Amino acid sequence: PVTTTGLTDVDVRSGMQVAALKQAVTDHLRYSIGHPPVATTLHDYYYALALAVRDRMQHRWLNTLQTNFDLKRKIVCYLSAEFLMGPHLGNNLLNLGIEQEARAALAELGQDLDIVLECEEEPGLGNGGLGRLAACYLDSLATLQRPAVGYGIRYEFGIFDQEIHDGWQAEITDKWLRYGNPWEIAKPEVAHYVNWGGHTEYYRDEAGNDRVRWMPYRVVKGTAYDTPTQGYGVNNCNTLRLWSAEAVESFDFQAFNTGDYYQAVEDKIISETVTKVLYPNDEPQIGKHLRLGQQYFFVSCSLQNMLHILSLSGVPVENFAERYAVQLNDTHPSIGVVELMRLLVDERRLDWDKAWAITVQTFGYTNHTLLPEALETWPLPMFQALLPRHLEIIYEINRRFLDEVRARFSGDEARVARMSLIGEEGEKCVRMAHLAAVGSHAINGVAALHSDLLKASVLKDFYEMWPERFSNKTNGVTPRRFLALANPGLRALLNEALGEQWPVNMEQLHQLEAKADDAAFRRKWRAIKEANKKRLADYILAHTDIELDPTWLFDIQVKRIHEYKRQHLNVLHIVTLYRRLKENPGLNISPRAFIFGGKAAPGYFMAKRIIKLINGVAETINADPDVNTRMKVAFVPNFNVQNAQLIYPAADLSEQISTAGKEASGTGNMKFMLNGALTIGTLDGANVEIREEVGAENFFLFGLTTEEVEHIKREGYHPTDCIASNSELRTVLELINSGYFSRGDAEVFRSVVNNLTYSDPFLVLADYAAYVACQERVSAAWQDKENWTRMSILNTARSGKFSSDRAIREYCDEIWNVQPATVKL
Ligand code: 26V
Repeated sequence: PVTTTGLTDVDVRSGMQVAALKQAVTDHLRYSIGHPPVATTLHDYYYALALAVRDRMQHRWLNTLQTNFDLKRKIVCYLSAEFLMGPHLGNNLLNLGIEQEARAALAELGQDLDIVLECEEEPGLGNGGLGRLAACYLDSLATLQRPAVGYGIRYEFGIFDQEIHDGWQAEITDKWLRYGNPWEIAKPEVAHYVNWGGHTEYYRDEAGNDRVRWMPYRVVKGTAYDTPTQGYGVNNCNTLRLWSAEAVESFDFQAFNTGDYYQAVEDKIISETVTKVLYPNDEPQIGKHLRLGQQYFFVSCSLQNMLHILSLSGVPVENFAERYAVQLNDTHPSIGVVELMRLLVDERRLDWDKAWAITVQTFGYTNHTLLPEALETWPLPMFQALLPRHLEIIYEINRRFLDEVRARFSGDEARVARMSLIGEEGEKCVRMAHLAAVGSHAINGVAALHSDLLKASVLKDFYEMWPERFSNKTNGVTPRRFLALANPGLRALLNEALGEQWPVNMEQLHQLEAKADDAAFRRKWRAIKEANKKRLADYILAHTDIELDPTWLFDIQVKRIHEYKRQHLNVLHIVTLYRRLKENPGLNISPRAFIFGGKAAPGYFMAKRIIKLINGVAETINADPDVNTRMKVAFVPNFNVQNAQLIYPAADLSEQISTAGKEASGTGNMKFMLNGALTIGTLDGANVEIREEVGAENFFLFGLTTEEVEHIKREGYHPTDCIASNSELRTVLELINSGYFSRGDAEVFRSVVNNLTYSDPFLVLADYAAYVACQERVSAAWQDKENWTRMSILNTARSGKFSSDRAIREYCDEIWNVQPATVKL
């Protein structure tokens, strides 16, 4: 069939040219959205273009699934409770290579692509680094043509929206599905049933074997929603499969409800609660029933799905580990170890040893934090009530495992107690990190330092038992979203200087090193940075009423608010500078804009005070004519993937100032580096490797090392000593305490100042003097524009290691054993 434009239907669904895209948008406006022209909104254009783009991906997606099936390829299954994908439209246009065509098609329809892009409500299905890492890895897996599925949870409400009211954080429910989601395809026919609670029964099967039956109290149905994830410059398009919980009606176990309509409605509500909301959980371990429920729900659906697809492919269950590499993104999905055992032993009737060999061969475990308060454990009574059969299986895994420990380290009962899957000090609990470690053939940390510390601390005993299981996989970020898409100015310059392959071969950026000495190139570099700063300044003005000068040094710290990340150390430096300027008005400082962004967990008292402190300091400084021509402070509300794409490209200085040993890796540090920011940082997480790559002379290093931090803590740390020996620090703390930054209210910040003065668990005061001195070196360096630009270019030039492509190649080669599969159209 041919339309009036001379385009065939095939073209309208799959054509990559302007005319086809234009017709596709027009068709979707009419047939998918259905508003008359008079009622067509900007959002309708967004939605129509999104559907048109999805059509183009659909084609590639189906071919990818068919190719992987035909080639019988091993598939990566990335299990993650969080996928922080960010807006899809811009990224999909980029990866498909049709940005210009889409822009032109919209222009012919009287619309501006940039404005249409802003209509997208981003799916904030993650808290921070861990969820965003999962999203970067999906981008790299597709780009590197590796068969992969991301399995997770379709939260109805993602991470809360942050508003700032009178300097305080307010949390607003994230209604991201309000106006529909053009990117997902509901698969009501792809559904699995998940049991809860009840009890177990023992019986003898036909063959005379003793078996266990789980008699659940409730059954919930999980339905798949698929989002295609398009690789860059290739046809491969993988799947993000998110599970949504629904009630099961008239299920056998709920038969007693027959006739009780109101009870049935209540059951429906309870079932659907499971995937309602993402826990904003960067806060000390929450012992919430529902959270364990979410974890089990998505992991059970995912493993059942893998088994189902395996049998559809006619592959015997014994070959599970040859066809699937399942990665545990932190301990959140580690119940999968037990669930796979249950599915194999109870349901598929494999014998224990066979099932266990498959399980260990299947799973890999990535650890993302060493902070003791963040390590997941579940109280035994709660675990037992929700997952009675799993607790029995854990006991059996543990019995066999501890026998092995005793065989290896005979007489060492202290070691046995330390390694047990069950913690017995205080309230008995299941230790999820131990479960993940025992059930995985590969265990990795996320930066070199972190992986070393993992082997020396949290998983030391496990390292001694199985050293061959441990490795490092330094994190990476996708240069497509965080450079090509976020920084179009720099992208154009890189294309001009290096050709167009760098987004998939970041080592080519090394060729920029020669350009660092070319004055004309440096001028272009600076012009791009300044345009990016102008773009961010406009955004900040629109959202905060604070006006920033794009010629100033942009000093930026954006990340979740945590004491260990030490946003308050940054504030102490700002107040120090402020006081110096007040005391000495003629002081020659480099004018700076201090920019912050980040969410605090709703229940994290100290983090919320830190936000208030930043805003209080900002209010006072920005209004003080004695200083506000040389320094200003801004807090960007609601830091998310969308505004991150404006923020990273605008940075001159990246603040990576966590207490050494506490930040597992960091990935924001990499996004800044890619975009030519210089780092001021401690020897923590991936900062260590960033400094190694860029060279010590191009990195502002300060602060205690991990060993020094541990030494000081062992000897007994007294922050009051730091105050006694540093009068400037004392004055700064007193000023904050006096109410100077809180309109005279001397109460609000007392808890922050007292915490620093009498406890200071993250050694803020111990690093204060070194930090301030290092910031003076930054200021001096900024004065030499040409050399700063040189260093900026070298940062980008040497950032290749931090591409998620490098990280994913390492996972594929060293842990998953998954090969590329070329997809043809
Ligand atoms: C952190 C904390 C810190 C304070 C108290 C409780 C608590 C609970 C959870 C967490 C987050 C743990 C998992 C996580 O998100 N880790 C992050 O993973 C990133 C990707 O590997 C990595 O770059 C970050 O350094 C790491 O914090």
